[in-house]
Amino acid sequence: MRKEQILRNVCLWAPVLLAVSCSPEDGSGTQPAPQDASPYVTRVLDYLPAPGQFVNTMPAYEEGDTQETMNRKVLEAIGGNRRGLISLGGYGGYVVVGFDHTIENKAGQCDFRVLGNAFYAAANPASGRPDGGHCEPGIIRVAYDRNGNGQPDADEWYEIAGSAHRNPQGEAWYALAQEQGNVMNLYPDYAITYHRPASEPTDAEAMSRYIRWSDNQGQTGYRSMNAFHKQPYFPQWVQQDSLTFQGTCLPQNAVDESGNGSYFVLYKFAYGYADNDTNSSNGSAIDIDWAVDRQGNAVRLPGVDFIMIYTGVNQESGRLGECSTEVSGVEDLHLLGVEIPSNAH
Ligand SMILES: [Ca+2]
Ligand SMILES: [Ca+2]
Ligand SMILES: [Ca+2]
Repeated sequence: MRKEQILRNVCLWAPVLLAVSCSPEDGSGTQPAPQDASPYVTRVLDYLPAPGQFVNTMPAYEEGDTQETMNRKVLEAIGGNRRGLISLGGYGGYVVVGFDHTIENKAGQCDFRVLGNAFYAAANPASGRPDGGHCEPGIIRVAYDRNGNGQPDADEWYEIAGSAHRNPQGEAWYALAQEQGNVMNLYPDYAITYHRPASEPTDAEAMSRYIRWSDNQGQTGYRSMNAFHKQPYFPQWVQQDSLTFQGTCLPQNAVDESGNGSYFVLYKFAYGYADNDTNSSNGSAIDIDWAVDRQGNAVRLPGVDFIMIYTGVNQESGRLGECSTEVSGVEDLHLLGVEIPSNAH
């Protein structure tokens, strides 16, 4: 079952046809949302975090939990306007949510936002440094239920191309991060595999070499366990011994402003990601017109029925641990009467 799920993730892009993606979906737009439609998440279709310090606690895993019960716990946390918090863990971990109506794509307007827990450090930007604090960008994919079967089919997914998708060098903090030696590439076809640890660590050495990972760029490393979170980091309801995630991988945005490893700031990407800007900021709003196909061509969707969010950066930063996107909900801006122009970020 788990293998099918991962294959499904890997296959999200595969069957996208240029002929479909370059034309308006049906020319007729969407049906108006019903009067009693909810502006918030009403379904959780899938949840698979990559290993991380809040995995198995946000939401809490209990003995006997299955994929189905974990999905339900995620819905209980982030469905409606409850604004609980779930963690997607390290790079690649994801959640797929749905709605009771199609979120309309209004021309020139942002259409929804994904809520997270990003915040700015008090010293930024007062110090003259770029906006930043605890910004852990999640990449967003959207699906319009073109065939009306109530499911996001593989050929219905498109990725929201945020600022770094378009121009990584344009991020305000690019030079600072480069100077520190961060991995600054944007990998459009990244894949990473995490291996289940043989046992839970019992000393500091084992904690630092906790969960081994390798990627398709020839890099390997370990997800370490930190002193603050000592529960298992590998999702406990998963039976497999390894988990592979695939997608776009963003440049590393964490910079050690102390110079001695004691104070990392995770800088904000300009726009187009989840858990990257404060929930009330225009910079957290998303225009469905930013969706692109696998070749990077813009697509015109009348709206979206499903949203997938996955952690977009592979990095660890001292005491902060791994960069892990958190999600606390999704808002349909139109149903809430919030108008944010597409270029307002
Ligand atoms: Ca729009
Ligand atoms: Ca469908
Ligand atoms: Ca976060």
